[in-house]
Amino acid sequence: MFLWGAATAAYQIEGAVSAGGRGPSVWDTFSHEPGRVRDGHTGDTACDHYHRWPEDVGLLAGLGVDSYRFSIAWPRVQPGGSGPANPAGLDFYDRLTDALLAEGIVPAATLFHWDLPQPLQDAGGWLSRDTAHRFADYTALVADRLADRIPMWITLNEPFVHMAFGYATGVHAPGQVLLTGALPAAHHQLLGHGLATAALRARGAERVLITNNCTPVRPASADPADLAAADAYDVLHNRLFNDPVLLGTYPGLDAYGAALDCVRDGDLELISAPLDGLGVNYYNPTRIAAPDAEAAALGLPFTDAGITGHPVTAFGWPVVPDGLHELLTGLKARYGDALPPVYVTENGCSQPDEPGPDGTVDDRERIAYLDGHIAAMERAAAEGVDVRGYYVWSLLDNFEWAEGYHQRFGLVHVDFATQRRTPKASYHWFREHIVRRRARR
Ligand code: PNW
Repeated sequence: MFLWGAATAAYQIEGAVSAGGRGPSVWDTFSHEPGRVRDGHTGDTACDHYHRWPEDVGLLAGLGVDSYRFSIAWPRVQPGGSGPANPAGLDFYDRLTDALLAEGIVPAATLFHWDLPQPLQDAGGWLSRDTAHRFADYTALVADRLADRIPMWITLNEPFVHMAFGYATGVHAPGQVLLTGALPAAHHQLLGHGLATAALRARGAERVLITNNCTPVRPASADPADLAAADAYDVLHNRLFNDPVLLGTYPGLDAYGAALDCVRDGDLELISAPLDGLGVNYYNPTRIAAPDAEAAALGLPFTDAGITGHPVTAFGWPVVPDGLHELLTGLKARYGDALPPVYVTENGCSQPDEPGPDGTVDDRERIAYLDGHIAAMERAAAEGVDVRGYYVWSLLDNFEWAEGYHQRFGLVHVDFATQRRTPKASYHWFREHIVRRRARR
């Protein structure tokens, strides 16, 4: 059955950062450092989902989704990042899981959506190989409690974005600016994925996936220098994370003058263990040109030339629905039979939505965005890509990382002063869309 769903992540919605014995994560530390997040926003309260989850499950039920993708906060389960489980942390996800199941909603749990326990960061974070083993231990604790009821598991969310923003450019937690020095964070996250996959399998998990943020890369011109730059970018953003998982090999990093010296014998076997699906998050394509002076000074073999001639979201991200078709068919072309079923685990857009005088939110740009992207996905499916699910990012307006509460991605408006939730026009549209698609089957 095709899964229509909505997605969130723990630090972006839960708040209650010290409730139930939760420990600090890198995002607590980072968001409290001056100048890191726009206007000093933090996830301290966010959508207060930790307390308001019954209302949010009600919103999911009203939306009529087949599945809900949420993430489990490692610092709730293991406040210090290692050792025995904190029962109160697991209890929270246990209640949520049962409430979803009672509504007939398939829980899809992401185990790591960037909220590393701070003590593990203090020991090196994902630059340290040990973190991969800690992640497997944490995964085992969660699966011991929940693998009997959660059928769908996503080990990591977007290891590329976490490596690139967290460790290379520093715009996300933990805020390190290491450029190519960030590469071990790619391998150690992927090793963590492999070890966690084994832990999940050993506990009978039904479906195991990884979610990669993928972008179709378009060269700025047919000039060989632009083509080479586009290839180098594709290596970094897409193939560095998809190839080891699906093919058991890393792409060459010569264009970066770098090598993954931290890979040990046996790692790639773990990382390439068969999966039940590839989660793909798609927002926009990328247009790449040969490095300009600034990029060259940083040792980067490409420049982001920007996509022009398309509408943009409130974030300034170009709206290119065809890019999702290009991405999905491109994955099929590259990986062939090695490509497992694909789940679009995030797709959506930010708009400056505010309720009008009548209290409704008329987010017609979001409806157009979702409609266009779903159509592009369905064209790829008709051409033979095995797509099994589509999750809107996001159920709720939430803490949008470095942008704080300034970017609203929700199907449901959240007034952060009162925590009042207002379903937007797109919520009603998506509900009807799901009904129409079910009728077609
Ligand atoms: C994803 N980019 O992050 C995350 O999984 C979500 O937590 C986040 O809220 C959502 O997309 C919207 O940003 C991304 O710049 C962050 O290419 C940045 C990029 C892509 C995805």
